[in-house]
Amino acid sequence: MKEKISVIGLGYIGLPTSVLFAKSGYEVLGYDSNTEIVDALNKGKVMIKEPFLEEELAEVIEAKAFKAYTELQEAQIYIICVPTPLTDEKKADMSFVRQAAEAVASLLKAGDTVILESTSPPGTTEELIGPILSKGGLKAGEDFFLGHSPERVLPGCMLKEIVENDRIVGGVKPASADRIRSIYESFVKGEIHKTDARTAELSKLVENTYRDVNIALANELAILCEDEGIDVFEVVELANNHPRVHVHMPGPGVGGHCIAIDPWFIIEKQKKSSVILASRQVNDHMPAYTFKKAKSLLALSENNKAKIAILGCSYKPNVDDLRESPVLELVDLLEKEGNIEIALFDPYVIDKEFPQKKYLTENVEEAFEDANLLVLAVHHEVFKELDLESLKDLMSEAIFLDTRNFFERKLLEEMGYEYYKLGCGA
Ligand code: SAJ
Repeated sequence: MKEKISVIGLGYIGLPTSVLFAKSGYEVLGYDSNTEIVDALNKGKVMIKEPFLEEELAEVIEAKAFKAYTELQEAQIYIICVPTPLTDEKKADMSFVRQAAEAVASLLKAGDTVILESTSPPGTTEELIGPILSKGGLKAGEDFFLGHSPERVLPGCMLKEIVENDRIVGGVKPASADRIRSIYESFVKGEIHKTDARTAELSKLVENTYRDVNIALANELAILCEDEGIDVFEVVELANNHPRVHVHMPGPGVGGHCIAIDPWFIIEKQKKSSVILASRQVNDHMPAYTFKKAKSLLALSENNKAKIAILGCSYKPNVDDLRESPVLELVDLLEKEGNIEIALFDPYVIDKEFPQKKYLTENVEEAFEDANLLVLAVHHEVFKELDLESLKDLMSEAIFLDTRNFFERKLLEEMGYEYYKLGCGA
C-alpha cells in the first residue's frame, strides 16, 4: 500500500513537489483552495509556465499517483507549500500557513509527519504550527513528526533543481529530521543536511538575503559610478576576477517572490537597524533611480513630446512572472510624472493580467514607433534577436538606456543609437 502525501498549496512549489513525490512512489493527494487550479490540474493543465511540468503531471495522473482536491485529504504525510507574502508593514503574512495547519490538525493522527516548505520567519514551525497541531492532544516531535524543509528552485528549471540541489531538513526533534530526510531521499539526489527546525528556517532566509545584500552592494556601486564617470559593470567584472569575490549585478531593482521578500522575515526579528534593512532600501530605491535617469535622458530630446519604449517587464529574464517586478514600479513612476507616453514590450507576459497591461504593445514595432527613449529593463534572451538597426528608424530619437549591460555599446553606437548604461557615468 503506497504511503499517502497531502500537499497543501499547488503553486510554484507545491505542484512540482507533488509531481516528484508521485513519480517516486507515493500517492499524492494535492489540495488547493482555488477550484480553478484544481480543475485545471485534474485535466492535466498547468497554470504556471515551467518546462516539462505539464508532461510530468500527465504521467502521474495517468499512473493514478496524483489527484488534486478542493478539500484536504487524509494522509500519512502533510506538506505545507502555501504562500507567505508580506503585509503592507513588511511583516510576514502567516495567515495561509495558519489555515493550512488548522486543516491538517483536523485530520492528524499519531505517527503522521507534517512538513512546512513555505519560507517562514525563524520559529514558525515550533511556535506557530506545533501548537495548532497539538490542540488535539498529540505532542509535536513525539506523537507525530514535525519539521521544516525549504525549497531551493530557480524559476525556469524547477524540476531539475528540486531533484539535484542539496536539501536542508530541520526537525523539532532529531527523530523528526530523520523521518523527513527519509521522505525526501525518495527523489532528492543532492545531499540532505539535517538540523533543527528554526536553523532550517533561518538558513533558507539567509540564502536569499545574501543575494539581496550582494545585489544592493552592486546597486550602490552603480550609483557611485554614475557620479564618478566609471562603468560599474567593468568594476564588478574586474573585482570578480579575484578568486574569492563574487559581486552580483546592478539593475533597475530586485523583484520576485523570494529575494525581495525573504530578508524582511529576518528584519522583523532584529532588534535594531541592520545592513539587511539598508540593502532592502537600496534595492527598493532602484526603480526610482532608474526613473530619474530615464527622465534626465528624455530631457536631452529636442522635441517636447516624450515617448518611452520599455523592453521587458517580468521580474527577471526569460520568465513570465511579474511578482514584485521593479519594472512595473518604474512604469507607475513614469505614469505619475504625466506627459510621457509609455509603451511596454514583453513577449513573456502577453497573456498575464496586470494593472500596467494597458501599456503593453502587440508587437515590438508599435513600441518603437515614435519613441524618444528605449529602456532595456529585462534581459530576456529573445531581445538579442531584435533587429535594432531597422527598429531604430521607427523612433523619433534613438536614445537607448541599457539597465542590464545587455547590449554592446560599440554595436549600438554604430547603428546610430545614443547609448547609455545604468551605473555608467562614462
Ligand atoms: N537580480 C539582480 N542582480 C543580480 C541577480 C538578480 O538585480 O545579480 C535581480 C533579478 O533581476 C530579479 C531578482 O534580483 O529581479 C531576483 O532574481 P534571482 O534570480 O536572483 O532570484 P529568484 O527569486 O528567481 O530565485 C531565488 C534563488 N535563490 C538563490 O539564488 C539564493 C532560488 O535558488 C531560490 O530557490 C528562490 O529565490 C526561492 O524560491 O527562494
